Amino acid sequence: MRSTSVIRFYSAMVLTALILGEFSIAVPMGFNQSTSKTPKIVIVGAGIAGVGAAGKLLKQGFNDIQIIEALSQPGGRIRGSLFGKSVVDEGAQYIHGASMKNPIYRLAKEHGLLQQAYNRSGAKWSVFTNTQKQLDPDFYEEMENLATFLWRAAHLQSQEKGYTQAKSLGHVYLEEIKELIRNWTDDSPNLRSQKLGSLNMIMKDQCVSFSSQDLNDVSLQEINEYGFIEGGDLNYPRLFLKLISNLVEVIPRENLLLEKPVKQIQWNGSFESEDGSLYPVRVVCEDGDYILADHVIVTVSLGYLKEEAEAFFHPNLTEEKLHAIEHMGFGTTNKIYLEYEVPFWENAEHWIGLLWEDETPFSGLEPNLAEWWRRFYSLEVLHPAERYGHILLGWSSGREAEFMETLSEEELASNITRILRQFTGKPVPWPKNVFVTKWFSNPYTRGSYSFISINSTGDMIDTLAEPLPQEGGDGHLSKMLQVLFAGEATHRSYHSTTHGALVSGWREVDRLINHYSTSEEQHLQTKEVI
Ligand code: 6YU
Repeated sequence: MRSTSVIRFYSAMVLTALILGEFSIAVPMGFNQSTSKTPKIVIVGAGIAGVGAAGKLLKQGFNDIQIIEALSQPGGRIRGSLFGKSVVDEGAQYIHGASMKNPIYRLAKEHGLLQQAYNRSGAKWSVFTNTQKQLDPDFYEEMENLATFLWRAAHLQSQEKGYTQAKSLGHVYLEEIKELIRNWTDDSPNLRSQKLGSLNMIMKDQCVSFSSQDLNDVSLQEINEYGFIEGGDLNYPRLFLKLISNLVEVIPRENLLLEKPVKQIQWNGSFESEDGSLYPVRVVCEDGDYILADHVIVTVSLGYLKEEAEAFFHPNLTEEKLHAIEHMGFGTTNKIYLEYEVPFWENAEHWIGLLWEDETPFSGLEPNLAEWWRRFYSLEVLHPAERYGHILLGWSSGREAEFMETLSEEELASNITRILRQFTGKPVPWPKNVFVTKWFSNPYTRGSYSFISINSTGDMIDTLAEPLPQEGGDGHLSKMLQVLFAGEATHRSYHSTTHGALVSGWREVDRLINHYSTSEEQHLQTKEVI
């Protein structure tokens, strides 16, 4: 089975005006073309950070821009595939913070994309155990409340003055759970293992949202730094796909090069163009082509940087940046879609939970590739069936999620069917189609999204976001801000999200606008003095 991408070719028309109204962040003066040479700006990567930056640059009058994208389609981690009767999201699908405080929400509203929110609250669900018990919904809700209590306790600790940075979220949870267990003295062994199994299941879910192997890998700083936006997490199937294609539509075709992997960014140089102009940056592509620029905005993922940073930049990045890249957290979350001829679940069912009674939060979530299926804790039913067909969506994270990418459709189907039969006790049929996302083997992503790992800090995010070089050195204005960094992993409070990525692209454009407005003012003042 092959996936078919939905983000297809886009119109070459320059409908800039359409999008220009979308960007409502306040910016200083734009670039004044009549008084200065137009700076040449290259953007590496056409994910939402790159596409958002390009739209804003065009709006501000920076017309000499070029986006270079390695893949044959824009969107990056916003990507869709034809599966079953419809297109499914491979990457982002929730607006985290569905309110006007979220720039993605605002843009989506302006583009008229908010109609199809899919809200499963109040929907029917079932949790089965590996010994074929079905949990009482009230019991599971009680466990969810317990998990919320643990989260709050961790949040409080993360805000305490002087807490140790080296503390992990997993560590705090285990300390709290040990306390809870003291009051479970009357519980039967069965009840106790269901309670601990439920908590472990919820911890697997949290690993998916961090894209981590284990909660022991996630620093307590993560939950203090991460900026929650009001409005809750709303699931808008295909919204991001439509949004990215709308944003790309207003970028002139000639400003976007697809299937053009960048090999190296050479900076701090003096590269001469055919007309004799000198540029400090040369962006060299895999095919040998190169583009000279005054500035390059790099939006590639942290996963890509972890693997390529040393070879990708010449001269090398600063020690501080390389240290941050090495230690910041970036893991894999993958989705698996299963299509059935006929559903084995009830029509009203929205999700099926899978609880392993032999697992506890104390057994930890170390990689277990031999039993990769244990990582599944729930399967979501896609609704409505008329649109999607009979489809289940499962989530996995960590090394197991990466390992799944290497398995055949047959291996995936047989193991998942075996597990579903074991848990539900029903004669679950084989799925007719299986599709696994491959965010780890994608050479231009190498994982899913970033988090503050136990070995990193929020400060490292800021270090990664710092442009190079900070100082022009010889006072030559075009030598400043040669390499700028955007992308989800560069946003301190909104990392891991589409809104973080979008805002990071805008942030770097603001930096350039500020730079040129200040330069313009200085230029005028110098002229007056002379
Ligand atoms: C969100 C969501 N979501 C699920 C899954 C994934 C992600 N996210 P890009 O990588 O997009 O662009 C870079 C481009 O550069 C790319 O096109 C490359 O091909 C290109 N490139 C690389 N190298 C190159 C080279 N050498 N030459 C040329 N080009 C090159 N976000 O808002 N809602 O529901 C989810 C989810 C499976 C994989 C997500 C979600 C994350 C977003 O998708 C992601 O951040 C942005 O799209 C990244 O855009 P970009 O432009 O920066 O990079 C306390 C607590 C907190 C817990 N955390 C909160 C959890 C939030 C995360 N939720 C995720 C969940 C889902 C379902």
